[in-house]
Amino acid sequence: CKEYTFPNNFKFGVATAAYQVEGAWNTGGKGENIWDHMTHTNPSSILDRSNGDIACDSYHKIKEDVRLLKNLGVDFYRFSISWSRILPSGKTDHINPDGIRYYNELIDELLANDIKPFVTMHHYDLPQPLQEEEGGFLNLKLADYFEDYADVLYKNFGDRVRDWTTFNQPTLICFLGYSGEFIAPMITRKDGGYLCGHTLLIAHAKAYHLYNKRYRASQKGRIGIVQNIFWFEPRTNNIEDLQAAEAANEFNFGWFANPIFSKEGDYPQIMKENIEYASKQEALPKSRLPEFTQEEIELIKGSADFLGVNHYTTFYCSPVEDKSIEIGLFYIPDMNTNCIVDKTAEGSSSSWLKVKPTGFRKALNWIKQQYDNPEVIILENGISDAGNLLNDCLRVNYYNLYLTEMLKAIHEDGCNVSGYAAWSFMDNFEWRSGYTQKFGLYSVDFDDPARPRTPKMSAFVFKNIIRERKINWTYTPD
Ligand code: GCO
Repeated sequence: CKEYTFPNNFKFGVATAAYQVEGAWNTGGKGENIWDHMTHTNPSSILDRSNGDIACDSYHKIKEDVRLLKNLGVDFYRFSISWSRILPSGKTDHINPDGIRYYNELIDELLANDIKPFVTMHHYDLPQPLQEEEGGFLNLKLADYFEDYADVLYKNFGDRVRDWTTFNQPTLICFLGYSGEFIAPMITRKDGGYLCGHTLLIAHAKAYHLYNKRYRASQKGRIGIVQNIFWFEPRTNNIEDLQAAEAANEFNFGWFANPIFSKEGDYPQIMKENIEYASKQEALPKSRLPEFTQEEIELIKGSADFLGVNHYTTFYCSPVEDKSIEIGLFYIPDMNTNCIVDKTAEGSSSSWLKVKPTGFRKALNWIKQQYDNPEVIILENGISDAGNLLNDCLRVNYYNLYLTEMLKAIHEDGCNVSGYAAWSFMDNFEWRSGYTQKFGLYSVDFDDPARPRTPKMSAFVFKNIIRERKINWTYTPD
């Protein structure tokens, strides 16, 4: 088969998130966030009753981890900043000096090793006081608190950080956190996801325009947002399934991509229909219906310099009337759509992650067609295992198969993809799966207080791919 190489200026990275790797949950003045709170007050919400109190202890391992990143040969390191380590209350009444110190040290160590810091401002770990006292992202005031938080980040780190993303996977933050008991804060309200999404889009736009007004001229960076695209395919070629799949892509990805990246802005039509439906369910006064004013549409439209995309797998959709299928992970109640995994496909130890590489190319082409080929940076892609070497062989296959489809999308289809980060740098706290699902190129021994990192075979394979700038199935240890 044809051999593809990576474009000359294509950038490689690996990704993590603060709560999943840092630990030091209450060290140096850090405030409590909603994951600290949930895992401490409701340990049974986590499959192995674990938490991120220590995690990979990355807070204490800056030099060791940057050495590993340097050895991998990555161009950038995608990590997130813990809002509650910077602003313990979530508001700017107190800026925590140790939080500023920690991220300055990490950023400086990365730059000293020619690795670009690629920063996610918010990756699920909302300060608990903003949830408890303000109602979290259901409250539009969070958009102002987020803007203030972004200002602190630009001011303190923007002279060295050129690549920012505001939110990681807003669909999951809102749909799984406020419309379903999947992730913290585990609120279930029919209109919860929509109200949360409204706040996040306005918060994102405020942070973008703040940067334009006060920092872009001097700091010359760029601001994006990270959306996850589970690719949705029709289960059969009948029209109902085709419509269900397109509706699921619009609902899950278009919800946040349309207002920012489409020509017309605003929510996709299917979302507006569903917001109306959900609001009727809650009998919300019309004034609470999360719909944008024309001014807000203009504020949000175009408010990003690139589109961060996470991708893992493909689901197969039908209208929910088809009683022959059980309700899958992506049962979208307001849309009567049900999308399930292909249980016959090769998969990881996690129930939802099947190896379906062609879905990656299709997803990139859908984005190209929907949003006029925006610059896309892949900021998460990978597969989990239950911690055994056999699964790491699956990870080597997964990376080569998915990178091949991405290169086809670039070389054959003209998709504008400029970079790629593997999820994840190292095994870490996988949210409600705890430490039972391991996504890392490096394994971490969570039974050892030293949290030693050990490269898996896939780490060497990924390193070879970066070094030789082409697909590489061979494992050549250092
Ligand atoms: C997410 C996050 C990551 C996950 C990864 C594997 O999708 O929830 O971006 O934090 O760990 O995607 O599920």
